[in-house]
Parts: sequence; structure tokens; C-alpha cells
Amino acid sequence: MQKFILNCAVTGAVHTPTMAPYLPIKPEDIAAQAIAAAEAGASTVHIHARDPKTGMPTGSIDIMGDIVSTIHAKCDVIICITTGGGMNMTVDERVAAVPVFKPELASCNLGSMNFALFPILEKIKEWKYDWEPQYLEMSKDFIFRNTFADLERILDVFTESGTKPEFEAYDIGHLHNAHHFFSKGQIENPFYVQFVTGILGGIASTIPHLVHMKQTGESLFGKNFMFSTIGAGRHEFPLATTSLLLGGSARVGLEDNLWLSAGQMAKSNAQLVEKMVRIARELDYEPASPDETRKILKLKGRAQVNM
Ligand code: KMH
Ligand code: ZN
Repeated sequence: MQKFILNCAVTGAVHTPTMAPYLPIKPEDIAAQAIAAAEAGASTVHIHARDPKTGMPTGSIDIMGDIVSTIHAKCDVIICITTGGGMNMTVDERVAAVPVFKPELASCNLGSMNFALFPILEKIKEWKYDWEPQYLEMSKDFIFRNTFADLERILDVFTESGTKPEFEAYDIGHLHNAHHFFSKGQIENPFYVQFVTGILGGIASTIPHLVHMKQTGESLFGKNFMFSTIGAGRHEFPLATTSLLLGGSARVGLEDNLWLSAGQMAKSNAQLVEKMVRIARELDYEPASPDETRKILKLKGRAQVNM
């Protein structure tokens, strides 16, 4: 059985409560769903925080602390804290949790881009919270900021915190941005990157694009290059399955996709993880355990975090 890293993105900052009735919002629910996703086979969980009253993405250190300390106390899953945060946060707010909790992994977004969610407004007219349509409308004139200066600062914070970056590449140019830092020795092997496909403003979720991203990565980083793939929405399982067949890993979860199958919403992150494990095992792939993943990614281990 060929091993791969199965990552679960539990709540994110893309979906809002009205779109996603099963999206975990409260810290205790985000933590519980992360633990259940780990029990279903995920070896890493990607964590965002939300305001428990409104579901709005938040950079609150206290709320993030509630979430990650609960997961860390109950489970050996690898916690990957987001530095992507939400569209309502500055770069400093986005990265603030890393020096506090010193996670083994944290996301690091490889370039600025338009991050467009506003087309969803055409599909939903009634909203539970006023902030939701405002947040989505804002994305029409929003630049997800990750300048080279931002990346330099973020990478320095990761180094000081002993945190390994899980890079997020939304397009081919983002891989070349990473190579700029790799050639300066600011990125250690193995270079681990999520191909984030299907966000309007970034590369689309197609197999030819995925193959091109893999080939670009291999040409830039050689054998020390490890990729995983995110397909947004209905593309999640086709792109994740293709990623395995291309020698990569996979990310599933309600942050990126609300659908278990056509017309059927997933009721939990664990359901999405269980489906990915079933598909993988049918093709003789097995999700790596958290400790196997730590060895593959050369992570510092649970004892070195502050949670
Ligand atoms: N929400 C995904 C499209 C991050 O949190 O740093 C990308 C992501 C970025 O997960
Ligand atoms: Zn995220």
C-alpha cells in the first residue's frame, strides 16, 4: 500500500453559516470535528478560528487557543494553523498565532491574488447574518496580500517558532515565488506544498493544470518536492484522487467542499475523510499515520509545540 498524507481542513474562512449548515463554528465543535477527522484517517488538520456567536472568521488568539489546546490534549494528529486567516484580517493578525502556539505545521500562502467569493451572492438571497453578504461582496475588490516582504517576515516567524510551512500555491507563478526563497536557503527540504485549485482568482480545478503544477514543482525543486492537492467544491474528490495517482497527497474538508456527493451535503468533516480513505484503499493507497507524516515532513514533534 502506498502511503500518502491525508489533510483535513475543518472550517476555513471561505464558507459562511448560511451556505454551510454543517460547518463547525464554535471552538468546541471545530476541535471535535478535527478529532473525529483524525480518527477517520487524517494525519494533519488545518485549523481556522471563527467567532462562536456569528461564525465570522477571527484572528482571536484566545479562540484559536481553545481549539488547538483541545485537539492537542485529546489526539496526536498534526495541527496545521492557518496564516491565511480571513479576508477581514491584516497579515500581522493572520500570522499572530504561530509564535504563540509554535505549531508543527502552519500554512504559508505563496503569493498575492484576487480571492473572489462574490459569485456565491447570485445563489443565496436570504442570510442569517448581515456580515455574510458584506464579506462576500468585499471579495470583488479584495487582494489576498502576500508580498515578497510579507513572505520574508512570515518565513522568519516560522523559523523562530520551529514551525514547518505547508505552502499554499494557487497558481504556477506561486511556485516560482517559492523557488526565489528556496534558492536563498529560506525554505528547507522537503518542500511541502498544497496545490490550491478552484478558487476564482487562482488556477482552476482541472487535471491538466494539476499535472502542469506537479511538473513545474519537480523542475524547480527536484526530488525534495512533496505536493498535496485541494480541489474546491465538487472537484475535491476527482482532484484528490488524481493527486494520489500522480504521487501526491490530498486535502479534504468543509473548508474547501460542502458536498459528500452530487446533491448530498456532507454532515461532517469525518464523512469527507472516510470517503477519501475508501477511495484511496480501493486504489491501494493508505493514509500515513501522524507519526509517519512527522517522519516524512521532518516535523519537530508534539512535545515542541505550545498548546
Ligand atoms: N482556504 C483555502 C482556499 C490558508 O488557510 O492559509 C486556502 C487555505 C489558505 O487554506
Ligand atoms: Zn485555510
